[in-house]
Amino acid sequence: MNMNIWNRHFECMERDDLRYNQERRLRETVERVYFNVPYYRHKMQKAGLTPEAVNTLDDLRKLPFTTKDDLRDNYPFGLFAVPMSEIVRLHASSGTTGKPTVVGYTRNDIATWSEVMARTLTSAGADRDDFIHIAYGYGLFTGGLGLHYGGEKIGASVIPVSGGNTTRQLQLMRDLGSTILACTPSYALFLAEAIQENGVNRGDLKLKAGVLGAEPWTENMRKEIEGKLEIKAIDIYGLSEVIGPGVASECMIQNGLHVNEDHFYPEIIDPDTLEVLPEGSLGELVFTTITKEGLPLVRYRTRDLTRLNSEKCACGRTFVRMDKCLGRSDDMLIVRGVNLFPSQIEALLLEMKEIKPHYLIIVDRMHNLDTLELQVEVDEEFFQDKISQLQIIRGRLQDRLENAVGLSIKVTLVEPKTIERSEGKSRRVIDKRKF
Ligand code: DLL
Repeated sequence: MNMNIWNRHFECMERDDLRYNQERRLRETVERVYFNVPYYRHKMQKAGLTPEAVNTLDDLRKLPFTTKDDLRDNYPFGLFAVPMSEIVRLHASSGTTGKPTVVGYTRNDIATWSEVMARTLTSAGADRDDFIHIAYGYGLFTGGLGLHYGGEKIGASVIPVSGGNTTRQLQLMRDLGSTILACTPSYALFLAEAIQENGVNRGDLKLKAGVLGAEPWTENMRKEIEGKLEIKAIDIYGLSEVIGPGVASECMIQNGLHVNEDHFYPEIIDPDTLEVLPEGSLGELVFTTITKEGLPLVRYRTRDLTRLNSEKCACGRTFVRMDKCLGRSDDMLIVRGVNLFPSQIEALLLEMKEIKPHYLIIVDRMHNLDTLELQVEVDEEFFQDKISQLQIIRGRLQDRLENAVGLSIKVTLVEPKTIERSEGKSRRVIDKRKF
């Protein structure tokens, strides 16, 4: 087993020394945002704080949180801490309101990103002799280019296939001798089935590991992928706002994801009380970026639920490990890698008078691909209409949804008052996916 470590100096640093470095970087970051981002300055002033108030990691608790809404309210560049002339790259992720979240990188940020991705790939056993098959999407999504720069940094041969066209993926994988597969876990499983269906001989493939992430997946899903593809499936985690992939990744021990905490300092909070929780508690993951220049974020609430563990890992790394993400503290669904909020669907339903916003979203998985069904009640008045009339309503709604969401959705119109009502929070989503 290749157990190399890309940056032993930082990844295996004594935790006291690490803390010293983190605190120095935190002070620099707080100063940077205070003097360069009016949003942070106002927020700190409102809380009666100046940069001098933050010296240690514990002082971080005095600072207010940052959320996706804050990014949206300052769309597109309001939270950037450098002039646009310093920004060399922009990425974006989709959101609820149609306004994407835009993130920007300086040249140094791209170097940091490449560094953490080099660590990620090395921890999955990759080195310069590997062929990295990147089937994450290239474009505004951070997956493709994130893996790409990391792969080049370790000196591997990078194959920028991007997503889709499964037959071609298989051909390239076989002919070019891909050894590392980079894609979402659901696509990895889809590819595994395609290999069988296309009669590709596993012996003709050189795959040995997968660096899989961008969506939640369970241990059962891992077993399935490892069994079918005959690879080691490594979980990699990240989010655009913090940097993209490269925030945390598993090592070959596969017992938690090492957080690159010399760049991204994690906390776990109770999402309701916002109190910082003791190590080992399950809660919402919050990050403060401590080296980023373009878009530094202070106490950014990820909404992802996990636990932290700072015991030294058998691989030698000292970085704190986070558990595989359990889910999100808000209700965002990730369907075929696309982020989807029930409120997006609800907003559209409210625009059509023939239907009522009583609905249920059913997510399932067939042949390893996510499926989406929307059951929605027809307005009493229209329910008496001819079947053909109902078909027209259904078709119109389906088109609108698919255009807005970018996913195919099966729409089922149901009789008025058939969808269960609830007194408290309504249940909008049934997720039947068994990973
Ligand atoms: O998904 C970055 C990424 C690309 C990570 C490729 C890994 C591989 P966003 O599109 O901004 O960025 O989505 C971020 O996806 O807050 C999590 O909810 C979810 N997510 C990402 N990785 C994992 C993972 C990229 N390994 C959001 N397990 C995050 C569970 C994940 N959820």
